[in-house]
Amino acid sequence: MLRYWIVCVVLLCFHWIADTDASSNYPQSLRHHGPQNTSLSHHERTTRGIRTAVSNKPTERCYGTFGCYSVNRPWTSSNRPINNFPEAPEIIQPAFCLYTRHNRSRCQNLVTGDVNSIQRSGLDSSRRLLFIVHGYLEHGNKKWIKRMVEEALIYDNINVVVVDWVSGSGPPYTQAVANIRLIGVMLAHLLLFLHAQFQVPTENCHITGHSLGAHLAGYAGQYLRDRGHMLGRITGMDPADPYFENTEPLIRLDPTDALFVDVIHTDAGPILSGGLGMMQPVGHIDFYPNGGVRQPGCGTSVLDSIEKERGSVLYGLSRFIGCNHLRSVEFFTESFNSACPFLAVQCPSFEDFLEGRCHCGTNACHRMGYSADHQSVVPSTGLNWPGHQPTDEPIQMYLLTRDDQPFCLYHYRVTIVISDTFESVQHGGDRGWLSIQLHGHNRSSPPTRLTPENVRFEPRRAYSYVLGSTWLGDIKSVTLVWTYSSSVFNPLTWRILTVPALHVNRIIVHNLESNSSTVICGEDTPISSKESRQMFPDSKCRHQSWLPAAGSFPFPTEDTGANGLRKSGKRSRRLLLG
Ligand SMILES: [Ca+2]
Repeated sequence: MLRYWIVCVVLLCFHWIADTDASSNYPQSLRHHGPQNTSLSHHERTTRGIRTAVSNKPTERCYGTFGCYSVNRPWTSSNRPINNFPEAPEIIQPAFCLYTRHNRSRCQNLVTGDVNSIQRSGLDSSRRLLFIVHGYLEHGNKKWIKRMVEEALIYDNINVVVVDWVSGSGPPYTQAVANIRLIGVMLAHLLLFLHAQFQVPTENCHITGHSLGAHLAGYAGQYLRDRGHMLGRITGMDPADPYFENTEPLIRLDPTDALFVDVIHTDAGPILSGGLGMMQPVGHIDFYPNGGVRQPGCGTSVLDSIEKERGSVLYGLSRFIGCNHLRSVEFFTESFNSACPFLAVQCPSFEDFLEGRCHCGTNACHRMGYSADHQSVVPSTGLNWPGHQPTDEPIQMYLLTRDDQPFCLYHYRVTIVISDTFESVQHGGDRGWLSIQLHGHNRSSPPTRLTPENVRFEPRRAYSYVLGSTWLGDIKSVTLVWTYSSSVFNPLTWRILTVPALHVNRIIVHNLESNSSTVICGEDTPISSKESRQMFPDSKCRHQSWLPAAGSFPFPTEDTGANGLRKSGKRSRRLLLG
């Protein structure tokens, strides 16, 4: 709730923040704030060479060639109680500014209908176009946009166009929500112009939008589709939740808006809980890094955020509020040139993913970020683009990240098999928690507690956990520490006549990125509480009849009762090895 109230306060002063870091290398003509042209006739306006006839009805407003905009249902509903018309095109005046490898510092304005502006700009019509669209209270000269442009041009020789709609992105929120309908159409007009005059296929165009910018991209794609063209790709970076969650596909980003729609959710949840982004899947593939709701490194105290902004209260508050929401942008930006693949796994839920129930052997694995349109990095059921068709069932994918740059992590699924020997079965289960350290060819992970809460480990069962880590190389050994835990209030956890112990048959470490497994032998001998036991790979671990052949993968999770966490109703948390 604290975060909600801070959101309200900061939204009032954020516009000032947004304007203050506009740097001088941006064309002055684009610094167009507010309704300077309100003296224009309501019947005819002229903008950038395009004459827009305006006609007004109580529930509809028309802007000539850009069409009519209704506020009737479904635009007004219980999810959207207040509705505005888009402001006039000459008030909003979005700018489309091109960066290329030959021109990385000062962008060139692309004007719809002006052939000379395109010819002068340096646009290479044979190369792909990436459009970057900001969200509410922002502008096209934000630092994150500049960084994204730089990384994109390092990665590939493409055309990068920044869509600046600063004059329409200010408060109130409902006006910005209305404005993106028109700006999406104006962007589509530019694409149709480039297609008609410069033979730029709309399938070669990729729009990536943050927050409201994601839905703006959806409107552009829908406008093209309605006219027989298909946008190649939309990447929604944490699409805005208020006024869009649980609305019709016409109103929000959806898979029909482009040939391929991928979405990164990082601040999912209703505004009352502090979330600014959507939880609802709205693409062909929806990525939920770290579960999509809270990101590691965010959600620290307001004072910490202010301190990180060198004492600036306003910037500290904006960092506190926007941290989760902007993390989607940071992930996408890092993905351009990261050697780490941002591998994500399709799974019914984040909890299932953390418990190792989903893996690339049976589930689709896919890269998150710019390379999401390439084939999967593992020989699995990855999707191809272009050519991927919209499906009715959304594909939800999960992955773990670090709390700071570089964010990308590798995933290790650790499966601990408790022995079925006579000694182990006779001893029975014990409660406690596990800590593990993986020793790889490149480096060792720090010791990490596997079980956030104590768990009862039963003989003849397997327990899986997914860990995020920097790349360790081939696994050479594992150090396991098991700590017994009992409750004075629960006699079932007491061990009076025997010493607490854990009998480990083997530990299977499976790297999701390389799809390779290492079997570590536990030798079935008892591990006493707080004993540190180092174990090594051995292909001749004693076989247990209920297990598949040693080293085979995917490893069976048997049924839900085979996992002590599931049976006890407790969930594992995200675990990072650092
Ligand atoms: Ca749509």
